[in-house]
Amino acid sequence: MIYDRSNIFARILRGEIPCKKVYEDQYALAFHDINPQAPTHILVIPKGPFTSFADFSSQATPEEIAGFVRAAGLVARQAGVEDSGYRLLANHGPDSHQEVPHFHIHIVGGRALGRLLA
Ligand code: IU
Repeated sequence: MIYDRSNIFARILRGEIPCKKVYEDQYALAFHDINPQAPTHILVIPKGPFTSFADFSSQATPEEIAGFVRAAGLVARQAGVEDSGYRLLANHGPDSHQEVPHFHIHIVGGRALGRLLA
C-alpha cells in the first residue's frame, strides 16, 4: 500500500505536531493516546513508513521488527502495567476501524479490560 506521508503520525515523527512522548529510540516512538480508553493507553509506532501491520510485517527488516517489539515491551514495563497486565492491539484496515494509516500498536492497561472475544 502506498504510504501517505501526510498522515498525522508521520507528522508527529517529523516533529511537525507535538505528542506526549513516553519513549523514543531509533526504531520506535511511543506516546500517550489523545483519547485514552484506559488509565494507560499508549501508542507505539515504528519509525519507518509502514501503513499497517500488513506492510510492517511484510516489508520491515528483521532488525526493524525486533527493535519495534523490544521498544513496545520496554514501554509496557516503564508504564508499570506488566504485573497487572495489559492488552496489545493493532487495527488493520476498514473492518477494524484503523483510523491512522501508519502502523501502530495500542498498549492498554491500568484497569480490568474484560474479555476481548467473549
Ligand atoms: P486506530 O487503531 O487507527 O483506530 O487508532 C488510532 C488512535 O490514534 C486512536 O486511539 C486515537 O485516539 C489516536 N490518535 C492520537 O493519539 N492522536 C491523534 O492526533 C489522532 C489519533 I488523529
